[in-house]
Amino acid sequence: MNRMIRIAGATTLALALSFGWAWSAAFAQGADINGEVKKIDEGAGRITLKHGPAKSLGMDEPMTMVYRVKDSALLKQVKVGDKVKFEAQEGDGGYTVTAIQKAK
Ligand SMILES: [Cu+2]
Repeated sequence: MNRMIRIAGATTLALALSFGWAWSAAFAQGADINGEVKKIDEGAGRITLKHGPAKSLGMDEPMTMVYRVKDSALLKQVKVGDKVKFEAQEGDGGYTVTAIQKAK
């Protein structure tokens, strides 16, 4: 009987740990750079963002720069002047926004 309780306890702990891991992994991949939309060029699939330090991109200083977007649908989720949170990846010849959302 004691043994069954111990196994149940271990299973619960394992579940709790894997939930915590999944949560932090999802959070780490989420849009977490604070920025503001300065310009959107739908035709060229580009967006100009003013943003704070972005350690994930190796940018320690706030700056304004032009990004490509992974999917032009991302450009429809925001408009000029919006405060946003976004994520980007470095690629050939520039940075590409992979996720963007209006900041709450
Ligand atoms: Cu930048």
